[in-house]
Amino acid sequence: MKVVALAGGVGGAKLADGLAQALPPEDLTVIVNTGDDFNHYGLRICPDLDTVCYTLAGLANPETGWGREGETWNALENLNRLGGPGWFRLGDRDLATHLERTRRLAAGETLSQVTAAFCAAWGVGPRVLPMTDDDVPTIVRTDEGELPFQEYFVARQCAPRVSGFHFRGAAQATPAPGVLETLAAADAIIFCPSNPWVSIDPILNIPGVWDAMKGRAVVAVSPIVGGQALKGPAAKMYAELGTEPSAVAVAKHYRGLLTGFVLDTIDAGLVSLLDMPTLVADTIMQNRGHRLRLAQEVLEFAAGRVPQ
Ligand code: FO1
Repeated sequence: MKVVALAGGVGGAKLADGLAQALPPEDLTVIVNTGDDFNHYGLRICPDLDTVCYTLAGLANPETGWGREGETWNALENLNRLGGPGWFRLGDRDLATHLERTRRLAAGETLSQVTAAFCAAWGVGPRVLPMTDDDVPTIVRTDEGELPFQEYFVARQCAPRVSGFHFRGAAQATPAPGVLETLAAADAIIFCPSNPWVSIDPILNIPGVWDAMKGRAVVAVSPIVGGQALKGPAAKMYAELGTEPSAVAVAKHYRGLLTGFVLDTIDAGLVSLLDMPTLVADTIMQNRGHRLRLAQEVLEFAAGRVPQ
């Protein structure tokens, strides 16, 4: 069964890891949001790509979900002492990733090539693709003006009130090599429980992605459980944009794309409000075993969800 997962952030990386445990590596491709990418200290930082790759490699920090396990902060502490910006915390191990990525990009490699090389070095089995090799930064429209994503998310701790999003340059962007081909050949496409607004929507806005999913089994796993986001600002974003945050709101968000939807057991009472096949599952992934079990349930459900 050829499976493509769309992912961004910590929740997405966890289900990607479950899928990687459940499937032979050659059967899984993870397409990752790059709208969060930015330059810091002259380095190219790709948080969602790194979160997914570190998680699949077993290198991720188990407390934060992002960054490296066993991290030290010598560089950051010394940068802070020199008066450098310390709001975005780059650990010593993580810094090696950004240094080498930046060097390779400057030498002419594409982000896809760099990602493939890093995955090989880290022993990541599944194929991990950035959504595009072009720069398509997510801009958050707020009551304090337009903010680049990491300024909104980390520097401002998601405090400004959101009024919309802009994926700058998306219309002119080209999908990364393999993105459209793997989507069009997939037996199942899984939207991981990532933020619909700022993790999955950037991928869906890359030209050709939507069309490549036509005729496929497409299943989304809700990141909203009991009206709350498991992690991050998704629920706050729904509320500020005028929609009550719920799994139903997530299903409606992806209207026209899905052939099935997965929500948590806590939200079992919402099933009658959904006009598509629905799987009720325990979606809270507290350990690697939970990730595998959810992945297996989602795969079994998705296998039967090919549109007629
Ligand atoms: N998130 C934070 O809340 N604070 C940080 O200082 C921070 C640093 C960081 C460094 C590398 C990296 O790959 C991720 C990092 N993140 C940090 C997470 C990141 O901002 C978000 O997880 C994503 O962009 C949202 O999916």
